[in-house]
Amino acid sequence: MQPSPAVPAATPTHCPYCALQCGMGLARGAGGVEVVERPEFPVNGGALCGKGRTAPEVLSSRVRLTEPLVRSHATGGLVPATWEEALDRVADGLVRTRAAHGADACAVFGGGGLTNEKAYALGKFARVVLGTSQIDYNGRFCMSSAAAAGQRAFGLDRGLPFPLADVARTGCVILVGSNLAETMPPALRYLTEMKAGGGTLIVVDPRRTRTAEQADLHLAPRPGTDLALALGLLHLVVAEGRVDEAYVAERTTGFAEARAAAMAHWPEYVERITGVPVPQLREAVRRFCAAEHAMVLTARGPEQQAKGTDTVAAWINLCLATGRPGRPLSGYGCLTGQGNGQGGREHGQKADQLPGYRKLTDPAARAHVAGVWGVDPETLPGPGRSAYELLDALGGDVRALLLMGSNPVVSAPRAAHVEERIRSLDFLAVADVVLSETAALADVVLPVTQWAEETGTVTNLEGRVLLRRKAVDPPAGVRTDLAVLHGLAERLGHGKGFPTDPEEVFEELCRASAGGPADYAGITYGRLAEGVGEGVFWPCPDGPGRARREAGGALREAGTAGGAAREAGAAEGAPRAAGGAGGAHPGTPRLFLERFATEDGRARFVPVTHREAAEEPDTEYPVLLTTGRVLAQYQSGAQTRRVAELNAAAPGPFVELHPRLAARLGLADGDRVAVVSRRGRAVAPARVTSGIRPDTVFMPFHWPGEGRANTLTHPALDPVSRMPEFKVCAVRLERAQ
Ligand SMILES: Nc1nc2c(c(=O)[nH]1)N[C@H]1C(S)=C(S)[C@@H](COP(=O)(O)OP(=O)(O)OC[C@H]3O[C@@H](n4cnc5c(=O)[nH]c(N)nc54)[C@H](O)[C@@H]3O)O[C@H]1N2
Ligand SMILES: Nc1nc2c(c(=O)[nH]1)N[C@H]1C(S)=C(S)[C@@H](COP(=O)(O)OP(=O)(O)OC[C@H]3O[C@@H](n4cnc5c(=O)[nH]c(N)nc54)[C@H](O)[C@@H]3O)O[C@H]1N2
Ligand code: SF4
Ligand SMILES: [Mo]
Repeated sequence: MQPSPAVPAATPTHCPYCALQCGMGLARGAGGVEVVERPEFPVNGGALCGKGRTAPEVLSSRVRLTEPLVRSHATGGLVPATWEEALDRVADGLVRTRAAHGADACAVFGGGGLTNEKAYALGKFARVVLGTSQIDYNGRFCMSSAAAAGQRAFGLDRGLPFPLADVARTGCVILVGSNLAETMPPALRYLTEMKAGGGTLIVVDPRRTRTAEQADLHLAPRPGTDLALALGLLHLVVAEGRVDEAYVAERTTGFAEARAAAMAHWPEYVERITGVPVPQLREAVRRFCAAEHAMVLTARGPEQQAKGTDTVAAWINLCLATGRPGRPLSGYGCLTGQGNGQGGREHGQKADQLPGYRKLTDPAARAHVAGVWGVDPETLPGPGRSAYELLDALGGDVRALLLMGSNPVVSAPRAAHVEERIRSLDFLAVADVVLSETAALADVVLPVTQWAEETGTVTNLEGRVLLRRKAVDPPAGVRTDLAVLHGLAERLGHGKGFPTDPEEVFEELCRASAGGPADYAGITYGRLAEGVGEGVFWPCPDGPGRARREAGGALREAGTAGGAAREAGAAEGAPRAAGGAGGAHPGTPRLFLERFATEDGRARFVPVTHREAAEEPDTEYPVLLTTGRVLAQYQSGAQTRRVAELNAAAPGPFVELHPRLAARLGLADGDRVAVVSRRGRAVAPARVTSGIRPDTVFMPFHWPGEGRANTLTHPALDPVSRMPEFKVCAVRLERAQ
């Protein structure tokens, strides 16, 4: 399917998948729903990857759920039911559980793919309707370590504190554990442009990925050693006298301790831990420091470790010591992953959080949000368990689960155990678009609408709030997630407070977020629809936006005040409302230019030191396993495994291993190989390549069944972010039949 620019009257909207949230148009053509390029949308400039291009195929009734399913008491199988019956069953399951075991026996699990409106409504549903503290979501598995480190260092977590376009204009990028060329292909152009302008790309990845192939310098550390690597680089920065002393003095605190910690990490010691030769460490430091502007961008490689938070802190320390954050075209950023990975972590589906990125333990935040919700702050539960801890508790003190927007049977660490926990629940309800591996275990499956069939907002990896518009009608028989929550709330005695109109939910979300770190108060649907729909960067505090909202206009208002205000506004990171007549707050593309979001306005160094992985190789399990993604599949594969073109490109799991390791085991390319860890055994064909370290094997995690990578992964958690150790565990390899 080629994008066909000729089709008229396409509705501008956004891709359902990753955090780039590429702009695309959808039109009804002869062959069904067709994708049209939107070159005017800034982030992707019209370019789409194969997943985005083929996304309309998942709209087809052939591959998706179109009626509710309930578990038959007679046969034990899933059978069709009416919506009334299905929602009654869910309400009944939740009420019974609560009556028998208390409010915290009911849990909610959400997803970073859900729109802001859904994430907000889900968090409110858990706290207000169920009164449970037990809610978390799959974003915990995604960027939570970077978020925690960003909070600690800068007082605020917005994945990228600058627009992606700044990457094209910087002088050096250290890209740590990101395979952007496969995970966000249209973003590769920013790195290509940077290089074309004379900039240097340094990639840190144990594998020579398609991204690493673009690098001027590729460092290939042993998985799980990024913390030591970053410390080694900081050691060299100090030893070579490359610290930006004036910046450190003026804009940071805590350098002395962080420096002392780094000085214990000699280059030769770091080489021994990481396997990266000292000359390469020196070269990286030389290039990074020589550039007037430079950035470190991290993704899941360094973050999905049981020391992910400290690892990111070490990379941030490197940036701070060299005077990068809060300076133009420079700084630290995290490449958030899921479609609404940024917004999904701001509005209250996280265990410890209230909307607007507020803390559930902060009395003022509780009072504010309770006021918006019309409840007594005392009734709001406290923080609950993190995602893996919650999944691990299923069937124990947590007896019923409502799951929306995740497929943990495939994507959770130690997945066989998690699957067994899910099966041991008294009651499971899943709202999904397709019958995912997790939905297949449910007592009730609720078929919901998806991206192109409903309007909502998403916040991309830059902190850019976007309007993802409805472009096509859903098939009969499905309802929106908001309607599901409305129907359940009604049955549980909350007839009000859960509107089904996304704009109405957004209005409330804006009020709830007002004054919080992620402040959306000045944003309206009308504003997001203006111009080419390039969106508004948060924070965007209240201004005339609110007045316009209250005057009753919305999408209708497109093309009025905001555009002019943006032109007039101090767009370069303006921290405050533009002021003056009619000037709505322009939003904040660039953060920290004047001060960091900490109390004293300074960024904080955190002293960190290297530590081993939760599970290091030994004689029984001598090889390191790391996991990740391939271009043509998305996450648990629930959606992309239903698209023929994508399956043809990436038909199944594989085990990537070095020729030397293969030779030692007598394995040839294509041979079936069993990968065995202390958690279980997975089997997939060998893919022999010299582009991986000889001590490491790699498996993508997109598939269920015998090739499920997460059967093997270790659930050790980061002490701060509660991120599992997806990126490193010990395994042995065997030839399989
Ligand atoms: N095609 C595709 N695109 C996606 C997704 C998808 O499933 N498929 N998912 C989206 C989501 S939610 C996310 S979070 C992003 C993830 O985007 P990425 O972070 O780019 O994806 P990964 O493949 O998980 O990991 C990136 C790289 O980390 C490397 N790595 C493994 N272990 C280590 C280590 O210890 N240190 C270092 N430095 N690197 C290591 C891997 O070899 C891999 O190349 O992608 C988004 N885009
Ligand atoms: N080994 C290993 N495991 C990993 C990772 C890794 O790198 N290695 N990465 C982790 C990361 S970064 C992530 S983000 C997770 C992701 O893993 P999952 O949480 O499983 O993510 P998805 O596969 O995107 O699951 C989303 C589900 O929600 C459904 N869905 C889509 N849109 C909607 C909607 O609007 N409403 C509802 N109700 N449902 C919807 C989809 O059909 C799908 O079934 O995996 C983690 N697991
Ligand atoms: S890069 Fe991400 S947002 Fe863009 S088309 Fe591909 S999956 Fe969609
Ligand atoms: Mo993710």
